[in-house]
Amino acid sequence: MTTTLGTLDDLPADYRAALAEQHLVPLWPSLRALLPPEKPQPRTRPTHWCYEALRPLLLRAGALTPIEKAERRVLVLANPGFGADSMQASAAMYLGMQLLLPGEWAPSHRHTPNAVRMVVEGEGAYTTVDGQQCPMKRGDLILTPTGLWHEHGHDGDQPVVWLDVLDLPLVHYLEASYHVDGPRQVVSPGHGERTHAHGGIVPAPLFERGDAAFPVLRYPWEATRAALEALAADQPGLAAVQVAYVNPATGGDAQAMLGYHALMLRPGQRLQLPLRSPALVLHVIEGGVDAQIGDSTFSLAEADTACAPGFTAVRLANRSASAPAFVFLADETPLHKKLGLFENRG
Ligand code: GTQ
Repeated sequence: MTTTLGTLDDLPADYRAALAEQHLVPLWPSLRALLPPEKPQPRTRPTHWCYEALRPLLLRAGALTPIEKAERRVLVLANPGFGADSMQASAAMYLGMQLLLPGEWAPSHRHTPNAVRMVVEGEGAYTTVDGQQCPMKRGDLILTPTGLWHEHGHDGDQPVVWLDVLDLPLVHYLEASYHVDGPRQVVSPGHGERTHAHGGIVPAPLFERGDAAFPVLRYPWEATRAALEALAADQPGLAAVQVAYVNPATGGDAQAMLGYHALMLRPGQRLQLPLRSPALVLHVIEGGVDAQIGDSTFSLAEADTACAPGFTAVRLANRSASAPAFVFLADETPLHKKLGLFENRG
């Protein structure tokens, strides 16, 4: 049984002052908050960011703040559970909507946090990562892992917007977050996306497989969507038509901290996700999805983004009876597994 513990108010003022003087704090008034019964009490709140509402504000940032004054022109998707000015969507996940206008260039830098980009709209932009120029098209996933140089350019004629997902809150909390500026990268001809294009086949010259930590940096939406369609057609009874973004050389997660999946909801499909410890981010690539996250219900349109705390029931429903819906998922699973914190309560 969980007993009620003493509070700070139970303690005489002179005792509290003497503790403060010695940089000491009693545990018991905070013990239940630190170790709540049965499950965590997350600050992360179920939250919905509507693309239609944020898009004009992002475009206005384009008019108000030149790229030279922003470096990265981003509106952060701030989870209100961490305060109005929060720089995080969950304990470990940061989300930002980034705008690049035609002709603009976001200069090369590298940093300790890992990032991915999920392209939301526009064509003609590219991210150069570690010398590989990755074109950005709707639904493409581009990795910019820890320590790799990256810069963004745009040769098209319409605004380009993408969703940034970073493990920045965690890395910042660990006091390990910093960046280094660099010169414009020299683009190399190699492309992991081409050399690792076929599942089950990886380059192995003279019997040696490469040791690049991140052999693939761009996962084109065309290929991901085709894989989902094939899975759905192949296995009509499959409950969840879902693929993981993995490192093809290891079969492990594409990145060390956060995990990435794409989910297809068949026409009219309803799907309950398992109750798991990590927080989850959902971004609609195609279609319309009703999402019930805990006690909140959100009607997600194309390009909308939502966040679910860990240990929270998530129910999804494809609003269309005739077309599939496609959802990009980001979560904290690799981190929870590495730390031995992962739970799946079904
Ligand atoms: O594009 O490099 O949303 O460094 C936050 C930090 C994007 C980026 C963000 C970054 C970037």
